[in-house]
Amino acid sequence: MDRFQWGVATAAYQIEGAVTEDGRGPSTWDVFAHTPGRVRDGHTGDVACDHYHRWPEDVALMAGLGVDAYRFSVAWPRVQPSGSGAVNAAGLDFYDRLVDALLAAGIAPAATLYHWDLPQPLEDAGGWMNRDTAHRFAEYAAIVADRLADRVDAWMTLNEPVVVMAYGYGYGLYAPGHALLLDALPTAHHQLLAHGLGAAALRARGARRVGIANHYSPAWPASDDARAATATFDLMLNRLFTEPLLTGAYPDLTPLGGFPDGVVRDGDLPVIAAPLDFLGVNYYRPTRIGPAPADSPLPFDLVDMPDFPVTDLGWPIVPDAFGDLLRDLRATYGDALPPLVVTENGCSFPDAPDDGPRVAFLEAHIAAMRAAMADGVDVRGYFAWSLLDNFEWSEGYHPRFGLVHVDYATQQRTPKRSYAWYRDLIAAARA
Ligand code: IFM
Repeated sequence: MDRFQWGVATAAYQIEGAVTEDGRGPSTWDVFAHTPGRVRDGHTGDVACDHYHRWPEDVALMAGLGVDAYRFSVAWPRVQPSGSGAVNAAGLDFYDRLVDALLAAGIAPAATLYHWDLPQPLEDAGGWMNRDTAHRFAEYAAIVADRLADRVDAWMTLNEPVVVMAYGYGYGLYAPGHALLLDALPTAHHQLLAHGLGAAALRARGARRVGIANHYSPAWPASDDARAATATFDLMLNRLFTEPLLTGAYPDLTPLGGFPDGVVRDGDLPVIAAPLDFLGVNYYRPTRIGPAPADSPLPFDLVDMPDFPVTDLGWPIVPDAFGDLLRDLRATYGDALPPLVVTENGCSFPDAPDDGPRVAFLEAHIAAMRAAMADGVDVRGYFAWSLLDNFEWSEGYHPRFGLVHVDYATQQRTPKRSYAWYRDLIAAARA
């Protein structure tokens, strides 16, 4: 890659729909969303943005934006419906066509292999609590790479494994909906192992650039007596999924209870720490932390941040925290830090084509990124989340993160003001 890439990002379950079409199997999110009470207003990804049928129109929208790259995810249950064994040719064909159309439009494909839609049969066998899922992931990575590695520009093995651990297995807010609290910790190691084994499978098949998309949130103490709790939150959210990748060792996980015996085996860490071509950074907001209340099962408390403007989801808007995060990664990991790619950044605001607040959000965050780059942080790309309004997990279709408005009744796409603004920014950056 010889120039900075401007892009947009999406994920399969959030946009594709067609969940029972052409041989796709059920994922944990299908089951979760169809369980009453799990997703706001009973929304599901059954239809989503109907991207599975409307992808040519969506590629045309990206071409109109002038993006260099498109980050999408491959749905594991579309490619390998039961999570192991038989391959669904029709599923692979879909991504093959998409990749070719992107290349024809001059857009570099950036594929994420796992953005939370685990095949349900793997969850039935223990999901990410089961070490075997890491090996199944490597098998799936090899299948996708055999078909697409000749044309995909960049690969991300996993998206935000911390969210899968914390929301999926810890709090039960996301699929598969387990509330194991700190007992969910083995899912961290099994996902990191999946990353390492998957990355090796990709490289063995000629993948050009391999990385991972991690979620980061700078942790701020709410008070002096919250420093230990803040360090524990930072350990869970930011360090747990970065240090093994970049240093080949876990930080001291005692405040989180540590891994049960036998979870981390000899030889795992070198697999996890194989060099990355880039580290993906997903940034949305900082988090303020208070000491854990007396009866809390968790060693920290999340505290409101009323002193900042907020997005539609109540997330504080703090662009400086984004710049500081990029600088802190560089300061903390030094030469062990590979080039960074901002694999997600964006915001939800109410349904309006004239989305001035989104323009202001993106403008301020891109300025913060550029300031960090001017300070020497090596950032190679920026992907706005998201191209389209889409299924925002347990919030259903209520939050709208898109540069393009989607009318879910008609599937009509309408570019918002932020779309034109981003198009102009990209054009200006190239001039
Ligand atoms: O929509 C999600 C995405 O799937 C993962 N990162 C955060 C986004 C906004 O919540």
